[in-house]
Amino acid sequence: MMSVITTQRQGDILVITSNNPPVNALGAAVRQGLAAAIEELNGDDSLKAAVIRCEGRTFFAGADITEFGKPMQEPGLPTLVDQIEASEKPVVAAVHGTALGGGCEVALACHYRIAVPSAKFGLPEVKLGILPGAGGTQRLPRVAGVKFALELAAKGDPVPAKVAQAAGLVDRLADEDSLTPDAVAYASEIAAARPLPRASEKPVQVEDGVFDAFRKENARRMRGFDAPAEIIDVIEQTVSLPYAEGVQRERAGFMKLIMGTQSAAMRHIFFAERKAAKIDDVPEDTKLRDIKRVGVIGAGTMGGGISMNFLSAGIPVTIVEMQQEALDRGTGTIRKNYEASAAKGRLKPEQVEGAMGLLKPTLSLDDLADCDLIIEAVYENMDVKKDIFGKLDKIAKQGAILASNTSYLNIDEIAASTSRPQDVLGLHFFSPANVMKLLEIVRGAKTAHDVLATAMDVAKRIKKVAVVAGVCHGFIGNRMLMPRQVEANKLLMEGATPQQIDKVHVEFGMPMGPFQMADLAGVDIGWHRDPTRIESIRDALAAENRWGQKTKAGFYDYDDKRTPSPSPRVAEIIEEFRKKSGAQQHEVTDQEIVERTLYPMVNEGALILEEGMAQRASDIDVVWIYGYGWPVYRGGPMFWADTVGLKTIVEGLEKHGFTVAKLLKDKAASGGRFNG
Ligand code: T1G
Repeated sequence: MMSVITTQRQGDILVITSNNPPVNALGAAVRQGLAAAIEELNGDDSLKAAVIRCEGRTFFAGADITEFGKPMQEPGLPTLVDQIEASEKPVVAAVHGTALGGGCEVALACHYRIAVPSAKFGLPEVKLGILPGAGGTQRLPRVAGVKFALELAAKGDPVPAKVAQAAGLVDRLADEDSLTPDAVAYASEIAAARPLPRASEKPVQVEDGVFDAFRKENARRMRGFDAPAEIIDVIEQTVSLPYAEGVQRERAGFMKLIMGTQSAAMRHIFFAERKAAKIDDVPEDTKLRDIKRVGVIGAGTMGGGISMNFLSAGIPVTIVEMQQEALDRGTGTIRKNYEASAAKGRLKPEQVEGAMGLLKPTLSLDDLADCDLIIEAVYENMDVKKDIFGKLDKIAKQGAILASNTSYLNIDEIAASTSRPQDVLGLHFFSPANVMKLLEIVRGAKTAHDVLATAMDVAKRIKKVAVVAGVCHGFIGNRMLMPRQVEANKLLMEGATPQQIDKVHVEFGMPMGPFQMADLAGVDIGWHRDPTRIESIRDALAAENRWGQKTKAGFYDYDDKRTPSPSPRVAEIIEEFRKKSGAQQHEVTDQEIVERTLYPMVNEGALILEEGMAQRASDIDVVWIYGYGWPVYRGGPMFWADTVGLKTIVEGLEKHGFTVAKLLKDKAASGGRFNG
């Protein structure tokens, strides 16, 4: 196998090249090769400087995450970066693509950094529940200042080269198509410059209160996560120490985090998200259908949000409504959303016009005849959907993919209303569709392989995280939501309050609890709209126009800022129902709420796997992380169940009278886990 690190002399400059696809991860062979190359540089008097560069799409994208948990092969990354910095001759990092994590730390250990304008620099370790463990917490504050270092390391988002240059992380920009020659020329220019600029030796200015200010400003987004807090502590505690001492504290922090459950969970999701893109029985080289124009039927909240995903990806959309007024309202909302993003500086005005210029509103289904993918996003009623798909069958061109955005209806039944069931599938977006990253691709019994493969590719183009689901009521996510809702309502009848149940979920790490979610989505969703027919607490609320946030009253009362407060009226309604039902009242504990609302979700996940409605347990985890905000540091319901212990889950379910899924019971009995 060709060595992943090669060296080549250009005059008195040593060009060190890494060729380790797909992302030049800093695996053992790369580290060993780089160490040998630095020795070559310092062992040959005819060499005056070196350039470190990468082949392929990117500079080093970090440590090789697949090596975590395995015996580390020398040299470790911390040793390597110190060796690079200690070189007696200057080393220039030539960066393109994304210098991330260990990649950014290798660049920091180099004496100079040159990058193309499209390059990005980042320390995303925090998104894996760890911290930059190869000197990043020590060198970055010294090179680019404490504030910049906190932003990069504790939030984990990359910055473009120009921003990095302004902060002092990049010394020079190269032309996009001449990075290597520019880097070699730069190396020649600085070859004799002394003293060598070593990041770890630079003094650093510390602004009073900068750490507490950062903690306060980011408290909400860091809630529940261990790594950001540790990163801030490490930088605060070491910023005035000599490098040799500071890097020991960094190491201790790294070891503490990487041994923790949170990091295991977040690394699990990193790989699970990518695994979800693989459809086991669909060959990776399946020829894709060409999707150049998309049709969306329905310009309501979902249809508008769905359209935005494609418009933002530069894909033209024909959007259809039945009435002009609804069509105008829908396209107006799309424009309003884009303009709101522009007002926040997230979009340029010309991008708004660009996106809107790709939108073609119409009142006629016939205008969908030239679309390659048509997504129906109308009222959640099977007859309505069958009627539309029957019409589409006559209008759509041969080979067009016909998708329904239904959130739980039977895709096979919808497909049967066409003569082309092989071209039909579900594309279930999550509201707000232009924001939520999850897309459930619901495969019908007859959905063709190339339709599935094309849908997965479209998901990537519109930056969605896609998971393939089978045809069952609620697919994966909503199907697991149901037992949670049922139990939450039962707990209300037995003595719990909405705020107690929601509090348990929020403390668990969910963005909101079941009743806060009902108020946000609308208590009236799925209501039969007959105020005289009151068979449940939700019926009683809906009948009194307590439809949630939109009517400033639902399970909670809301002020003008939509701040929720417990509602005496709701307490009365619950009390009336408790009396009517004769339900046995008792002191409901927080632990009982966890066992009765979260364990049944795991049980339903096991049934979903048993029935083949999900390809793998990690897919279910991905659904809940990206569709419902399950805390990523708990790895998703199935990963979390593994950490609780499946035996404990089974005992809890049996204690509360649930029938335990066979797969769950067998795994618990054999000491197995859902995720390997
Ligand atoms: N290690 C191993 N494999 C990796 C990898 C990594 N760091 N990054 C990506 N891959 C694999 C990925 O699993 C996929 O594999 C393929 O590469 C393409 O990735 C000491 C300890 C670089 C922005 O967190 O953010 O350094 O599915 O589909 O969309 O301080 O990958 O094809 O088999 O994501 O173009 C820090 C993680 C590590 C960066 C490219 N670094 N990677 O995105 O492709 S910890 C990261 C990414 C660290 C040091 C610490 C993205 C990308 P497969 P992809 P992409």
